[in-house]
Amino acid sequence: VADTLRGRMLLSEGDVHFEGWNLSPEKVRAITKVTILACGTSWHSGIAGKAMIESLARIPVEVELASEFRYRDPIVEPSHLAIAISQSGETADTLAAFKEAKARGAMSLALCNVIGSAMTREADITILTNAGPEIGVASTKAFTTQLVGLYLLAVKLGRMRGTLTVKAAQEHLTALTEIPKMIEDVLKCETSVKRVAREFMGAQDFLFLGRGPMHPVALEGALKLKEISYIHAEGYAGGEMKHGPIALIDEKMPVVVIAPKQPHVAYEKIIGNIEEVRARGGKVIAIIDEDDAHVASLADHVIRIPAASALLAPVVATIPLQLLAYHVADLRGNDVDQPRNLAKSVTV
Ligand code: F1P
Repeated sequence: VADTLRGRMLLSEGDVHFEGWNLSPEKVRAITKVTILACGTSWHSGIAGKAMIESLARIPVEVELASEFRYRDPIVEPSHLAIAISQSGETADTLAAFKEAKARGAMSLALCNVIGSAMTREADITILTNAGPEIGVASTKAFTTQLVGLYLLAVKLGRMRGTLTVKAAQEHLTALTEIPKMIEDVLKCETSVKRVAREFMGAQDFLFLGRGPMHPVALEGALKLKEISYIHAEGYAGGEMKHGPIALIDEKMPVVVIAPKQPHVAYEKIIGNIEEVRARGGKVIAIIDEDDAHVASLADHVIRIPAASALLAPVVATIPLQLLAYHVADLRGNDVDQPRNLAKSVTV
């Protein structure tokens, strides 16, 4: 994350300088829709990015599964900005969807980790995440750095469209520079994470719940666990639990609830979810603010994280879930860097 930030000039007038940025203020003001195209982990960062761009730049954003996009007849116009998010920059479905959006006239921006990759060659503008090579197949630091890249982009678009004042933009950029230190702090949760991993390494299923900005975190927590531990896991928006997954809950089901205390996260409602899980005997593992005694008293296990602002909290809250997937997989004797059946970049 620090490297993603180091690659930028954060200008004191609350602006962000991206190398090669070639969209004029008129063009940016004329954007009527952002379409995010991505697969897997990158699609999850896109969901978090939607909240960032809609909230800071007030542009409607659609987050599309790139693997579906080109098989229908998508509505694309020259006033749309297509954003491809991809660690490798080579994922075949994302590349094809990106080309399709471009062919239909959209402006194009690639958020990638690999300079010179196919998507960066295709794009009008590239934002590099500068995360360094992902050693393992499953995306981890790519995810957190994509969130940082999207946040920088949201601030830039917000300034160019006048939805953010210089002062507000500067505050957002300052909040961003505090994230690397928060990540150092959150790594201290590893002892609690290991305890949870030891207790639940034999589980058959896991449920991850989060609301608002924590919804993509829940999706990503479940995907990481699936990818490297081979345990079936579902990520759900908390409000959806009663529409189906509640039927799965019994005393064998660990439920990871991502519940930092923030208005966008609907803290009160997520407490309702915790109570519903407890009433059915499910085991609650809560990811909470350091000073949250209330949820701590309701949960079977807690993992404490430093409080970040709502839109940036996904960067911090994802780390314990990545660690959980890692420790469960390791305890089960899996090769965490080379999980079975998965390829680094899916090129077919
Ligand atoms: C997309 C992705 C990764 C996943 C695995 C397979 O890759 O689904 O999210 O962890 O590596 O590919 P990318 O387009 O972000 O490179």
